[in-house]
Amino acid sequence: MKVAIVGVSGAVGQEFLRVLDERNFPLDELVLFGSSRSAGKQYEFRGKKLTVKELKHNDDFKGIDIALTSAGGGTSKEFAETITKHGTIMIDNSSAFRYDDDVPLVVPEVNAEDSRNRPRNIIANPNCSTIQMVVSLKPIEDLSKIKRVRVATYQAASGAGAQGIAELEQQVKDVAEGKETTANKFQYQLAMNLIPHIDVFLDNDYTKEEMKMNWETKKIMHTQAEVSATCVRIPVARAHSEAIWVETEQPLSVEQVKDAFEKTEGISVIDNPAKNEYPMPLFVAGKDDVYVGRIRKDIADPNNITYWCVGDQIKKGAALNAVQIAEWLIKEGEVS
Ligand code: 2RA
Repeated sequence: MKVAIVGVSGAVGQEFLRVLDERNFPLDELVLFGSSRSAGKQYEFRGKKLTVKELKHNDDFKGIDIALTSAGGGTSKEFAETITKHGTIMIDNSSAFRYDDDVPLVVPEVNAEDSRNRPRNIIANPNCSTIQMVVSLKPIEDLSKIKRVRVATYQAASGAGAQGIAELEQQVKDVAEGKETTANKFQYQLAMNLIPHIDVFLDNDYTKEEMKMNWETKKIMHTQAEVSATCVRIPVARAHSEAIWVETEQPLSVEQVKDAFEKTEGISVIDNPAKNEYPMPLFVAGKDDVYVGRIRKDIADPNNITYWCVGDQIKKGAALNAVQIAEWLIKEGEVS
């Protein structure tokens, strides 16, 4: 198996290296690609130093089975043909192809089978806030069709990449030292604040991040259920949290939902209010699973279930999900 990482110097690119190693991903060769700025840098993988090649329009992808790409939408669009033209399967973490009809959008726990139909040899990785939510919605949908979902997100600074974490860390330091803060990556100072604005505002007054949760959930879950989201950036380094309200066709009990969560691979339940136990970003950062807790009846409508969901957005929300897609393709003989 020959795998490439495109955009290896970014936060997700670096996570690809860790995840491939952690999961003993079967690899004969790993090739690293990056921009002209990253070319020549070296990263260690399984005891060997690998040098980053500059991504160029040439035949460098010949013989590569799978390319894990996370270099931004513009680069993905520009290089998709170069990457896939010799049969390489491109698993793309950007938003470039997510809504194209001929590109499957995949979360393996939910719709792995969609990966089979990839006429352009591209599979898109969904947005991080969608991935963790749909992992938790799937066992509920299996109990009763979901009619609609409301969600409020609490998204970590690292959702905006390595620069997002660096900006938050600098601001925390500046605030502690009584200095003026500067904001470049975020619209305002994030330290000691929160910002109800991720990505651009659209005509319907939702942000694009919020509409991604709506559009992507429909495509991944093959549903028409509407998702109404409010996405908020919070001063946490890593792991996104979500408060989720789900309306189902058949009323479900808390016990049924909890039991379904507990039986689902990829979900961990931490739900013990008597002992103040619930998922939090502090403990979920770096973990593979999507964590759920605070599972209860919605007091505003007892037919609804509401719960709290936390996931590491660089891991399950990006690198791990892409690697799991690759693992599924190998297991199913889609790539050999
Ligand atoms: C964010 N969801 O948290 C985005 C990253 N893809 O900014």
